Amino acid sequence: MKRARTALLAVPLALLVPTVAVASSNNQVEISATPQPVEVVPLPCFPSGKLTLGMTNTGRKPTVADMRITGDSSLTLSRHQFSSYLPVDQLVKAPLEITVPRGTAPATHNVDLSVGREHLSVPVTIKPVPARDNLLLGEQAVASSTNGDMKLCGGVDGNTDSAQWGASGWHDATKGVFPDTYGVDFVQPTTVSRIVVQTLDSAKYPAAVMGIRDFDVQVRTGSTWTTVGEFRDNVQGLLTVTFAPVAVDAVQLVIHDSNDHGYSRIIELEAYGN
Ligand SMILES: [Ca+2]
Repeated sequence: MKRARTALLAVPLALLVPTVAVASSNNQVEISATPQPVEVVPLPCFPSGKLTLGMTNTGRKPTVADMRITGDSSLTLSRHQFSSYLPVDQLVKAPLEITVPRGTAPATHNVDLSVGREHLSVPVTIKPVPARDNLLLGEQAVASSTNGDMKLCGGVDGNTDSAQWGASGWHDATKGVFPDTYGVDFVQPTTVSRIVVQTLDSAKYPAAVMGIRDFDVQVRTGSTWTTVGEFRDNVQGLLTVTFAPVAVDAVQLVIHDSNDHGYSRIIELEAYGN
C-alpha cells in the first residue's frame, strides 16, 4: 500500500506543479475594466463600446492568467479571452470592443469577466442612435481596401483631427495602385446636398505632401453612380461639394492619385442634407 501511494504521488505532483501555481495565483489577480458603464450606440461605425480590460498580479511571483469574457447574446464581443503573462504589481491591459446590431433597443446588459474565482460584471448601456447632422457619422463604411494598421470606420467616426491620424484615419492597402474608393452605403435612400472631404492635413503631414490629389465625389441612385464633384491637383485638406438635394443610396470617393503617389488618406468624409 505504502509503495503504491508513493508512486501515485510522485508522478501527479510533477504534473500538477504548473496547475497548482496558476490555481493559487488566480486569487491574486485583480480584474479591472474602464469605463463603467461602457456605452454602445447601435450603428456599425459609431465610435462607442470600447472597454479597456486590465489584470494586475497582486501576488509575489510572476504568473500567467486567462480572463474569460462573456456577455448577453445581444452583445457582439471582439474577444472572449484575454491571456497574458503578468509581472508582479503591473497592470496589463487589452482592448475589448462591444457592438450591437442596428435597431437594438436601449437597455443595460452586463459583460462578465472572470479569472479563476475572481469575477467582475461590467454594465453595458445601449444608447439610442443620436440625432446626427452628418449623415455618414457611424454608418457602414465601404472601401476598395483598408491598410492593416488603419480602421475601415476611421473615415466616418466623427474625428476630423489629423493629429490623431493613427487612431482615426483611413487609407487603402494598395500602395501606388489607383483608383481607390471609400464611402458609405446607406440602409435607406437618404437626401444629400453637401459632401465634405477631409484628407490627411497635419503640421507634420500637410495635405500638399500626403493628401489625396485627384479624386471624384460620387453619389449612387439605384445602380447608377453620378459624379457631383471633381478635384485635380488638390493640395487642400478640406474640400466641400454642394449640389441640388438628391435621395441617394450611397456616397463614395474615387481616388485617382495622392500627392505622395502612395496611399489614399482620409481623416473624415461627411455628408449633409438640406
Ligand atoms: Ca476620422
